[in-house]
Amino acid sequence: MHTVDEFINGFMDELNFGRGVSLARSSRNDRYIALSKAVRQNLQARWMKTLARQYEQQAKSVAYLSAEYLLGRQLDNALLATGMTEVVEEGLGALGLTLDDLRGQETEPGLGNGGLGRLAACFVDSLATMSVPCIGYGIRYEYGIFRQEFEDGWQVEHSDRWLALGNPWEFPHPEHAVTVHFGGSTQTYTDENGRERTRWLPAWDVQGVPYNYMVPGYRNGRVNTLRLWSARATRAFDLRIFNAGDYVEAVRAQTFAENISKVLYPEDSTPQGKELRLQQQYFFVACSLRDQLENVLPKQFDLTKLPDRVIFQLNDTHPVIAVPELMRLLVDEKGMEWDDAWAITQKCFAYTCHTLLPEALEVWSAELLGKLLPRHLEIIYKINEIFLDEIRAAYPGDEIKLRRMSIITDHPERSVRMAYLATIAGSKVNGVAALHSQLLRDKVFPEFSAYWPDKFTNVTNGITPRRFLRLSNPGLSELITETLGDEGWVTDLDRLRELEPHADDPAFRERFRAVKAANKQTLAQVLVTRDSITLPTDVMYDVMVKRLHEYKRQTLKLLHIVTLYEQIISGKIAVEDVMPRAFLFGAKAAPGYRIAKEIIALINAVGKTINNDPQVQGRLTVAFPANYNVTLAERLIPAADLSEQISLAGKEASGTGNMKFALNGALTIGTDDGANVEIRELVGDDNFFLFGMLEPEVEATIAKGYSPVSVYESDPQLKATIDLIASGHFSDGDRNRFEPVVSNLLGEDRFLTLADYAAYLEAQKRVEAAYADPDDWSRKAILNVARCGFFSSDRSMVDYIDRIWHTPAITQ
Ligand code: F58
Repeated sequence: MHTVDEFINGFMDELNFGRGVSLARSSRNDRYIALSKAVRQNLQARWMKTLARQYEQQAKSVAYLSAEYLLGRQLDNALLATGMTEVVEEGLGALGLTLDDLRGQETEPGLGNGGLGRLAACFVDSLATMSVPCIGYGIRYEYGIFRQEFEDGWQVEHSDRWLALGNPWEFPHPEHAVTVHFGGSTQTYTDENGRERTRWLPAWDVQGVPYNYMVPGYRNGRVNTLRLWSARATRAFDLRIFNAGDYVEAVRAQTFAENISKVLYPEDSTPQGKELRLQQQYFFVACSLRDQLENVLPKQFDLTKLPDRVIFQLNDTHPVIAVPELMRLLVDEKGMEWDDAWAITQKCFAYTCHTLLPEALEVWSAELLGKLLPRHLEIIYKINEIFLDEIRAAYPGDEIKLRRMSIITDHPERSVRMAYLATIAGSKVNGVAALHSQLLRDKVFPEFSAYWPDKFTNVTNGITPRRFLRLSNPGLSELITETLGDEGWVTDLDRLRELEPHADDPAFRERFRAVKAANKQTLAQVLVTRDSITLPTDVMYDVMVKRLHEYKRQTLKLLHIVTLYEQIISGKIAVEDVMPRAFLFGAKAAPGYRIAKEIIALINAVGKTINNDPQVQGRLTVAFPANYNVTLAERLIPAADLSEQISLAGKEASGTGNMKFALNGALTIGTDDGANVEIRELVGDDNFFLFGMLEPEVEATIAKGYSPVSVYESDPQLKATIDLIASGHFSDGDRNRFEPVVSNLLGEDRFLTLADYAAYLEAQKRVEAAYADPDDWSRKAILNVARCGFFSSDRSMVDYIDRIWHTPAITQ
């Protein structure tokens, strides 16, 4: 399907025979689906060929186990991968249609909460582009991350019916459904060889139906697979009960089973929702392991060779129940000896940790685990017992060490520390940025890293340059291609270094600025239609987009905005002296995270007041479009001048938004945290606005006994700013409205917002001074682009392959 005519024929076939409509009678959805199916046809032959090559070459593959994939829209990515965009534009044009219109019909699959899920999507993109065999395993949530709306500034969550109008990108295979068991008890017995064995007698089961998605490599003829599991009842419904008229009871089992893949767990702070979430985790992991052993590997495969053929990468602790599941399969079902099975298991897993917050380290109550997965709990106990014997031998008499390293803890209740299980089972454990990996070794797993120094490693996160530069920023991409002479940078991002000399070229800077200006226009248009938000386009765009979390400190950004406003209305500065800026926010709060929702409401209230106050004369604008997602990120990031990465040092594991902004020519104002550290090292101190306490200072400040109220009392501007919020100025005089946020800041301030406030204001002054010189600002921005090639997820994949996976690319 390389010519315009071929495309038109393919499209019309899909419309007429796939959808059963004529062009004249078709809906936009019909046309979108026909288009997607015409495009996907071009990928299918490559997909089959990739699978065949992989099989022939008996290649080792990565089985990426992740509860989340935040994919973003598929159509544009498929067009880019196949190089079909122009043919399609022309073909649609000949039919009186536009690609722009049809791409707007796609609802993005929001099967993730934030960074962790988006990272998984970037990684599978890179592996496909690098011809490395990978199968991504996850859950096909019927409802993805909630759709956020604001009512009176307050976040309201709506279910995300992303599948409602049909999904042309998935291939369901109900005939390959696998059965997953739950509950019941275990039983020991003696087998025919006189060996003591255990069998699991489960109480109930569900089926997992695989839905395959194509993961196209960029113009390399490869397509990898993403296999998402959907839960279905083993028996549809009870006809006898149905006929007797009890319709609810008749479908109870069905409803119960299908709930397992019903909805993405939207909690991004502490694990809750408990039982269903554990069901989800075991469900997808059990399906995936069975799929590998029974469908992907050849029949009669010698399982002692399993580590030569697959590495299961655990994307955080969510899939860690795969460890006892593999042991169960090898020992109970395949009859292997424990030690042999354990040796295989230890080589087949590796674990990535994505957090430093102790409350985010997953722990399962032994009672719940034992009820849902009794055999797995026994296996975990046995793994722990053998491991603790080893530790006892290594550190005789050190009871404290044993307690510290045990997978099982008894406080506050008997429970299983999944991160410890992953660490013990995994061949490698990695953090997601240099600082994070160091802190993991020193603070989270100190005993383990002393015992196994070589097990711990770092792989700094990355982002795919296909989606986050080539697709999302066509203007800058064109400028880069023209300047470098070819498009090779799209798969070799280090080549952006070649831009460096152009940073000093006034004509190049001018063009670079023109791209940014055009991107602002585009964003402004998107926000008018999407949200009825009007933005000035000739001002600095200062952007903070990420999940709402106290440690990320959206309140610090807010205090800066309120400070500027307070200085205007109190007459401390003349409004003409205020640098015009638009502040853009995007953030979802976990539905049960009360204070985060209060902060969202406060941002909206401040925005409403400032945007409508004539004293401001339009110099400051606050915009908070609802429902920040990948699609919106693709518009916001290319338009940004300033990237806000202001978490408390030592709390943000890496961040990946920070990389996307820098790669798109925004300058960062940021703390010494996560991957900011590496961004600053690469782009240079002069091209990064660093502020705030360093991680050791944070520790020291807390150890000394931090008192936010004394900071407030000793800083008159901070006091005036907070008092303005407390006065009810942003809440029609209602002083109680934002009292929770104010008292949280003054009374607790767990993430030291007030302690970093003065330094942040000072850094913002440096930003203003730099922005006042457009030529120099452009130079800095260009250097950011030129020096961020390191943050390609292709490089992250090279590091995973070298340090952890050892999975070469396939050939031919
Ligand atoms: C994020 N974690 C980190 N977790 O916060 C961020 O620094 C890092 O860049 C990113 O991972 C990728 O490594 C994150 O997004 C979640 O969303 C979990 C979802 C499930 C519940 C617990 C949080």
